[in-house]
Amino acid sequence: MSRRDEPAPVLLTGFAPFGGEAGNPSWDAVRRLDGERIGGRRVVADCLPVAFGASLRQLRERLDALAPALVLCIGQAGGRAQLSLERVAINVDDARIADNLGARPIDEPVVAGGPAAYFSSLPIKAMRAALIEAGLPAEISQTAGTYVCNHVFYGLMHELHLRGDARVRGGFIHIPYSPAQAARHAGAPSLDTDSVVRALRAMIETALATPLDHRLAGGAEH
Ligand code: PCA
Repeated sequence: MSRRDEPAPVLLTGFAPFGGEAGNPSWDAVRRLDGERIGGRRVVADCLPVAFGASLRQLRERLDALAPALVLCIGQAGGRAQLSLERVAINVDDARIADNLGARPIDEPVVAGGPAAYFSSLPIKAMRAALIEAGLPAEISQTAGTYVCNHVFYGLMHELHLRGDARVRGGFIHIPYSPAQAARHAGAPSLDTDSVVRALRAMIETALATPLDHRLAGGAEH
């Protein structure tokens, strides 16, 4: 089959290392799925820089070049114990630490004049259920923070909104430290790369197969 007859691919992104870490478990897992076929679609993996602005420019280029049907952006959330399906991206950059290019925006919008927030368009409840069913720890998260991951998540949802094709879905998933990272952060929880790769496959399959999300509780009291 020629490239032209191919169904639109799945774009899967991870991040470069940041904050003094030797690796980033998001890219370690994402890179392993590059070229794999899931739900009849080719997966294209890409590594984004941990930098405000540059990360989004690269993501926009990939969206233009690939015209993917589904976009899952993955990032490390050190200290979290579960795969975190992010519900909402907010229009704020507020960096506690400088990014990899030395930028440290404080209370700046991701997109000037953009709406306060966007919701993920992934079926996050169905995806969480699929992960639990597969024996993988997963939660719905009500905040993706205010650093580069939220920046990319907001920018992705804004871009998909501007492109105006509601069939193209996207969202963000945070993952725990790898065991090697957790070994250097006493007491921090971790998830091994094989489990993250299995989780990514299950999430992509579920997202492609679930046009309407399931109505399952996933809220929090605080
Ligand atoms: N995690 C950071 C940025 C890159 C990454 O993997 C975050 O949660 O914002």
